[in-house]
Amino acid sequence: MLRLLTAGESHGKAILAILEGLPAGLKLDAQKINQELKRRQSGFGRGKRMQIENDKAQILSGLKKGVSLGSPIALLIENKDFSIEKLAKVVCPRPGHADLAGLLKYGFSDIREVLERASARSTAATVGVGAICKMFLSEFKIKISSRVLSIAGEYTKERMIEKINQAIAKKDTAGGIFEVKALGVPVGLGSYVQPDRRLDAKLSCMVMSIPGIKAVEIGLGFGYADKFGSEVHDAIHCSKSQGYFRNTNNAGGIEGGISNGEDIILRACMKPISTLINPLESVNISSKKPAKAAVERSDICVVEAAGVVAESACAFVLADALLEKFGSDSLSDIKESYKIYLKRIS
Ligand code: EPS
Repeated sequence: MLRLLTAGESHGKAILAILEGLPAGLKLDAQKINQELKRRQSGFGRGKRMQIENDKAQILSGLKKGVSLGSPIALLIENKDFSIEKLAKVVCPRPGHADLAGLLKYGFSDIREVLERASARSTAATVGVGAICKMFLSEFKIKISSRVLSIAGEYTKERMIEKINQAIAKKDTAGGIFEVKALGVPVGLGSYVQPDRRLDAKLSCMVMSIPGIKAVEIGLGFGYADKFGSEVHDAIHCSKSQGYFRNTNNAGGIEGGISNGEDIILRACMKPISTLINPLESVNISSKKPAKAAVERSDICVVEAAGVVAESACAFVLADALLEKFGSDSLSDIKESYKIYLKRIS
């Protein structure tokens, strides 16, 4: 139902997004898009680029008087650091980055041709579109949030900050785990009938597409592996006031690829950023001799920002699933169909 295309290089003129399939009749608040873009830029451990940029989205199409037309929404976020033509050639690939695999795949002789598009700068586009999807979901009282759970193996706020400070002092980087929660998701989004219609598969795919993400789990996730079935499945109850309900939510709100009406809970692991100020061993692609990996300006820790991007990724998937279930042209028709459905299942 919804399609997203992004474009733009990290130090090109701008980052762009096209969102196709947003229904007509949704009031869009440009301020809210910019607030989300600001959230993505923040977090302890971000690098100098975030002091240069002040990401703001221009909405170029798909709106009239602030209300969606059902036609594609085009967003543009200008790069203040527009320097792509002046930047030096990069010849020592960074272990962990797309540098070497991208260079070989596309037949380049300058790693910059790879890293400009592989950069996480493009996640600004995802967040711009995610903000719009969140506005759509809030019409159905669906709310999405995220929080950092751990940094470099530490789980309390103080120790997480200490780890990032250690990484700064050691000229190193740090990864971690964040959690995304979606509240108010109705039962029945996604389906078991085809692999690519499963909601958990779609959420994982979109979150895994964020640069630096190496693992995604839903609900108890890897924790299921250590337990018996009787210990982990969420017993079903029913009462007049609540309807069907569970006292536990190990499934993370999804059973059989379908939302089950409980909160959707997803966690993801972000690896430490692969640009190291104290670089690892690599090879100079011109001489083929051992050399230290290239050093690009980068961040120390972006787990908090990645959580914000993952909120957007999940908002996109949930908005798409909601449109699939309740129609996709006009917001008022979708709301009507949603009301009828809620009445039927109540
Ligand atoms: C990013 C912009 C980039 C990096 C970072 C994310 O800007 P620059 O390369 O000019 O410093 O700070 O990108 C990466 C971590 C990466 O590996 O490419 C942003 O806008 O989020």
